[in-house]
Amino acid sequence: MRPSTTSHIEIRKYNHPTGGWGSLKSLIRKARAQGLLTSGIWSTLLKQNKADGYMCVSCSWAKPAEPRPFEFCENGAKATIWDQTKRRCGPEFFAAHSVNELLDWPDHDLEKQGRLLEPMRYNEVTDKYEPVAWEAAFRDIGEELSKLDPKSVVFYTSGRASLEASFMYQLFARIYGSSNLPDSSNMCHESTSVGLPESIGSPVGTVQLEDFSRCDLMFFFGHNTGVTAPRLLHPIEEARQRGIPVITFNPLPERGLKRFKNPQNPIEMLSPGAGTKMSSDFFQIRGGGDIAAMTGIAKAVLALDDAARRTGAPRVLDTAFIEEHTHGFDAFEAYLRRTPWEKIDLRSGIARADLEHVADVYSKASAVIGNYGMGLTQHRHGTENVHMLCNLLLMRGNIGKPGAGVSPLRGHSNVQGQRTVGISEKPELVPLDKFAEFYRFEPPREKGRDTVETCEGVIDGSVRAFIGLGGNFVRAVPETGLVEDAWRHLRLHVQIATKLNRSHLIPGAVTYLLPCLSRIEKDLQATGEQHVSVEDSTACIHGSFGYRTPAGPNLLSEPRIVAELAKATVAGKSSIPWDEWVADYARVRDEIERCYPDHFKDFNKRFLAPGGFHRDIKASKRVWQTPNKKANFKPPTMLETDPDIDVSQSDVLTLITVRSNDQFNTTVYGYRDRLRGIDGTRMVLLMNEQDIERLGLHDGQEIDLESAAGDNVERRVHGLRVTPYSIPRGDCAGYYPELNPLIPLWHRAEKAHVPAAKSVPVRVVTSAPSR
Ligand SMILES: Nc1nc2c(c(=O)[nH]1)N[C@H]1C(S)=C(S)[C@@H](COP(=O)(O)OP(=O)(O)OC[C@H]3O[C@@H](n4cnc5c(=O)[nH]c(N)nc54)[C@H](O)[C@@H]3O)O[C@H]1N2
Ligand SMILES: Nc1nc2c(c(=O)[nH]1)N[C@H]1C(S)=C(S)[C@@H](COP(=O)(O)OP(=O)(O)OC[C@H]3O[C@@H](n4cnc5c(=O)[nH]c(N)nc54)[C@H](O)[C@@H]3O)O[C@H]1N2
Ligand SMILES: [Mo]
Repeated sequence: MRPSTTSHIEIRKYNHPTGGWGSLKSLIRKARAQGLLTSGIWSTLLKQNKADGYMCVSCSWAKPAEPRPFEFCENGAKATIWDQTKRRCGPEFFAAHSVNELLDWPDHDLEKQGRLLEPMRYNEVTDKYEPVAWEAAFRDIGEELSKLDPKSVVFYTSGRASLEASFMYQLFARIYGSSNLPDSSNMCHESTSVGLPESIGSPVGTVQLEDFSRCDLMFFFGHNTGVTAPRLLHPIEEARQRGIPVITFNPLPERGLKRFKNPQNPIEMLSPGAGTKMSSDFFQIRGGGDIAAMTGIAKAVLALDDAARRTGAPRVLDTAFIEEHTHGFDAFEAYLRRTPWEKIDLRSGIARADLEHVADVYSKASAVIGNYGMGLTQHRHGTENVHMLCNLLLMRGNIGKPGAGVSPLRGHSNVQGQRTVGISEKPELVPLDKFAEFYRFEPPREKGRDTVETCEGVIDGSVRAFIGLGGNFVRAVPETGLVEDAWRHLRLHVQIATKLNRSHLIPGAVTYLLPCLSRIEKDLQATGEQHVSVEDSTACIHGSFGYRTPAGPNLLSEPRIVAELAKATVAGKSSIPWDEWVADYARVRDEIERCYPDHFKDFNKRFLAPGGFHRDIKASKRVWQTPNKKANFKPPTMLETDPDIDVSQSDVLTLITVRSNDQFNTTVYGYRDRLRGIDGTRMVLLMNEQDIERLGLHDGQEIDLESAAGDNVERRVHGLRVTPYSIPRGDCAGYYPELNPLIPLWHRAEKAHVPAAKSVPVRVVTSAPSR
């Protein structure tokens, strides 16, 4: 595969705010490149995240009931522009290029071909995709599936598909006999979905949008807000203007949490100032050092409480809350008291005085929100990170009261919702009895495969078929080398997609590419135009109404494709009237309500209201759905930054894989990571200057990176450029997915199995000639 670089490379410091003119310029450039400058794209964007419009296909951040005139951000607009491109990737393209040739193209060039137009079948003899009629594709896939053992078939979902499509998809898989329903969430917030229920009895966060205007302190752990959920910059800006402290922990000095210039505020845009200072305190923590940092803060809070007790001042701990609502405080307190400061300082890389300062600010705040992202979840101790943040919040009763709560910032626009409506490999999370009773079939009861287990099954041959409802599975997962090689032994490989990506180029014996409508497009079915729905990060459900003309006449909607696959595979095996559901998605919503009455009461009546409706999250009312009916303090088992990394070997570095401002996951919009000042290449290794010197390297040198996991598996990425950057010593950073070949499959969060993509053991190799 050719490296992700261009001929012009420029790397320099970027000190401008996020937002501002840079953001607008970037959008205009993107619209021009996709042939959209005069195509009504700007009026389309006015519909984004509005009650009468469509919900953005980028991130899952909350959508307000009273939207701004432009309720979109730079990255949401880029996602729309990329999705609604004028470019088309039809049969002529596939006739002109063999799959083997395309395998050499960078991710950006593949998706850049534009929207897929026709169902295609891979022909092994010509090594090309060839057009096929929809009916023939469905019939063949159905026949292939009926010859396979359902336990060997995987039904993957990337977090974009609607609640309606997802609900139907998981029913199809279960009627067929498979609970192998991994989701992109398995690579993302699964540490949350496992960790939060143990702490507070809820798999999702407890805050709503209103809480952001009521809080008096916000924490940000491991989230790159300015890039991955930029609309959240507005509530932060408002909080800062109210004088509220925002305390951030991140190994990289991410611009969005440093400074922001609101593109929707003409006065701010025209004034020469540098925008709003977003974090009152920004700590460049060591990668994986969050448990240590939070331990330090909690230890210092305890010391403040000790002092209060001595002097008779009001207690710093919320003792009434701890007494009435929690379990396990004593063990947690003992853990804090016995953990020495030296270890805390060493592991977090933050000085004791700084952590004491944070504790001081924290102890004065009465309503605190703990926001976090992949910097906490994608670690070996990802679930313990989540526990630890809950511990910190619970100490002062900061869960289940206005203005406070735990706030996992989810990724894909409906990733949280998919889990809500049954996309899960864990049977205990799904109302199987209801499915059995309502739709008259016997669902499998055993646990299915998650993402990592799917990869293991592909490698050992026990997985025989893969159906992907969106996504770019092979590119997004770890251990790229082994997974790609083994993938070719699959019997059946089906991808439902909008655009061409690398996963589509790794065929099995029988391979189909099925093009679908995007959520931004009108979806016309027998009873008229259809709505779909999605759930945002704050457990709020919104309707979404397609606005643009479909990219091509032969595209089918995701619900229709799922229904046709089901009819071709499991006809007569349930009472589901697939055609009637497709004719009118309101029927599907009625069924979601029937299966999940607590969360979806009056679904069809409520989901189009401005601002949507909230699911009933019990923990936000201090009802704890844990086995002991309490919120649980859970002391961590380790302070180590990563137990798989041998820090005693001085040449081993901890690699953090990150997203650029010019990508959405494996979708690479371009090579301009404006906010980090990196232009023209993604093949960089951001390193601390002292490490560069210590390892005898120099700025701009071309190096290889290899795995230092100590398991004798060769993993290597060629041609990275040494780039001095502000990052703690011992850590280095580079882009996902280019660096995924370096992540061992077994290097993953305990229990949750999220690949530990934020702490990968690596070593620099200098055999490549330096420039
Ligand atoms: N524009 C854009 N938006 C997106 C996406 C995208 O790719 N592009 N992806 C979507 C998806 S699916 C997701 S899951 C979210 C992801 O959004 P984020 O959660 O923001 O994910 P990342 O950008 O991978 O990493 C987050 C931050 O964690 C920091 N970090 C790394 N290691 C550590 C650590 O050990 N401790 C701490 N405290 N910080 C650490 C990194 O420096 C980085 O700034 O965004 C969603 N939105
Ligand atoms: N090293 C490393 N690896 C990571 C991560 C990391 O931070 N570091 N992050 C992980 C995370 S958080 C996630 S969520 C995963 C992402 O993994 P995935 O969700 O599998 O990947 P995406 O890149 O979001 O998928 C992009 C593809 O989705 C298809 N698509 C786009 N829109 C639609 C649509 O409307 N319908 C359908 N059917 N298809 C559509 C297009 O064909 C596009 O090429 O990657 C994970 N991998
Ligand atoms: Mo994600």
